[in-house]
Amino acid sequence: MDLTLSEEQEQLRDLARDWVEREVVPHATEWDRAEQVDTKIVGKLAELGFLGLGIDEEFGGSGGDFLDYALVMEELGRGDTSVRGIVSVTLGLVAKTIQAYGTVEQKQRWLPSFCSGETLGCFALTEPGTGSDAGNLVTRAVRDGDDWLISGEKIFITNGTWAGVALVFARTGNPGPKGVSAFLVPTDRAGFSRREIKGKLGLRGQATAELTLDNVRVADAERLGELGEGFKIAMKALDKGRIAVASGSVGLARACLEASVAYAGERTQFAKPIASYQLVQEMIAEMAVETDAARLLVWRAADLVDRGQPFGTAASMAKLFASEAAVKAANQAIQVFGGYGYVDEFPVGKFMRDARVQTLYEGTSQIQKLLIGRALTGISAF
Ligand code: COS
Repeated sequence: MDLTLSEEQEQLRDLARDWVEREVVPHATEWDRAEQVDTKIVGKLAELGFLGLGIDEEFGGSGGDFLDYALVMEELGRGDTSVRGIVSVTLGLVAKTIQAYGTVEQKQRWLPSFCSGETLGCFALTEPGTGSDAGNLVTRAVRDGDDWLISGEKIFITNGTWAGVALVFARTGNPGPKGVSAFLVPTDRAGFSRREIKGKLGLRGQATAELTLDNVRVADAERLGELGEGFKIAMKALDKGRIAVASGSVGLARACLEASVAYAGERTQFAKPIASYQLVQEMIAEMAVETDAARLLVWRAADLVDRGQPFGTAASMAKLFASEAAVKAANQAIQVFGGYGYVDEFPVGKFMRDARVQTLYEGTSQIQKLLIGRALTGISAF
């Protein structure tokens, strides 16, 4: 694994970094307060090619490898987790899954539209009764001639009310993971309704939603992958998705570090900048080491993806470490800011609230530990 970025990778990272600094950071507090990102940002993300990273050019994509994608996720995560989520769900979980499993017709129908920002996607796996135990989901798809009728409820769905298509996992067979299939369901179909979940601790700019499907009719041609293959499709998408969450967490931890260094240099107590106190430097040093360590875990996982090697355990390690590091860094940043860290005039309180979800979605820290434990011991503790 080469730890030096190529010139093209540095350019891509710098493009993302400059854009985030100009177009995301200045609005992040306002979006957080309004509980709504300005969705015009989607068009800009598309113009920059960020919604087509890793998608074949024939389908409107901008090419690039997984590390390129991870570099952009870090920069978006540094700016705003809700914006990062728009890309990592539409592109990382939905578009790339269609690229991997879709028919030519499915790719032609959806991929150019995702890459141009015309359509967003959402990943409808979690249900009110099945979060970590995704293999036991109860949403049902029942055969009706050449079609399927899907009924059920999905919850905590990122991009839920913005998405034009939902990748819905539904039960088509026996109980357990092997009875699940995947469907591409346009969200304007009769029987499809959604409600945005307000009052979230963080991630407030995101349209996180509850979806209800009441006998939604989908054609068999809208089924993604083989019958009964849905759970594996979901798990494979999440293996890569976890690297994106990890990378976004690195960006968030970096934001905490940068804000803390700047503030500690300006804020004076006992006639000296607080940066001159050892206990403040200790917090800054810990944030810096853990941010860098998290990034190295992300890059290792991305590099394994790019070399076609098994990467699931490395992805879980990166996700576990980076998301927990972001929470810790945000907590320390609040400590550095003192009382000012507790009001939203300064950004670190939002960093804490946004960091908290990283240890929950796309597999909790406990699930990542159990996956790592299972890989090492060969024994499933689920
Ligand atoms: N890639 C490919 N196949 C996979 C896989 C992966 N990463 N993980 C599991 N599978 C396959 C297994 O190989 C097994 O198939 P075979 O019997 O043919 O080998 C099948 O899927 C069932 O797997 P498993 O027995 O591991 O399922 P469990 O129900 O025991 O556990 C966990 C699955 C807990 C790992 C899974 O439900 C999980 O990741 N939960 C967290 C869900 C999550 O991240 N939710 C967030 C949603 S997005 S916000």
